[in-house]
Amino acid sequence: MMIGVFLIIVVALVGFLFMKKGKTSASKTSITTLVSPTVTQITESVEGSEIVADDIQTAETTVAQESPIAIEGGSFYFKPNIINAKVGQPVTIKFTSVGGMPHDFVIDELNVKSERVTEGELDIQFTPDKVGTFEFYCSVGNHRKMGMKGTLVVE
Ligand SMILES: [Cu+2]
Repeated sequence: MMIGVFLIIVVALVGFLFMKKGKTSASKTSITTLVSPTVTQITESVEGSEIVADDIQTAETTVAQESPIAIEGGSFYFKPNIINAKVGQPVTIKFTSVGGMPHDFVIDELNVKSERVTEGELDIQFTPDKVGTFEFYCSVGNHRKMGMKGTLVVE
């Protein structure tokens, strides 16, 4: 569109100059000087939009590198019991089980179900595909009823 508009302006100016000055060699020289700055202007505006696109890509890369969320699970709690995530962005939970009992980490609505771990650490990775407030809990025995649960807020 922009290039089309510039070309129309250039053609109009060239036509105007021809009419005014006639078909002399002097008028050809002035046409050349008139066209050159217009072409430079178009090139500059194209380079400008490429820079904007690069900036957007950099921003997305930065947001995707979120640090892992450390959660401790014991009898019968998760600490912290409120965590946050962003929709469409991978989440890594570094889950540490303490106290000698097996525990796991489950979110029904997001199809998250980890293996059970008795003592030690487990990385749980998932990507929330919807916004909302979801309960995470331990599915071992009656741990959930005893209070081993928490809330994930996805924005
Ligand atoms: Cu448990």
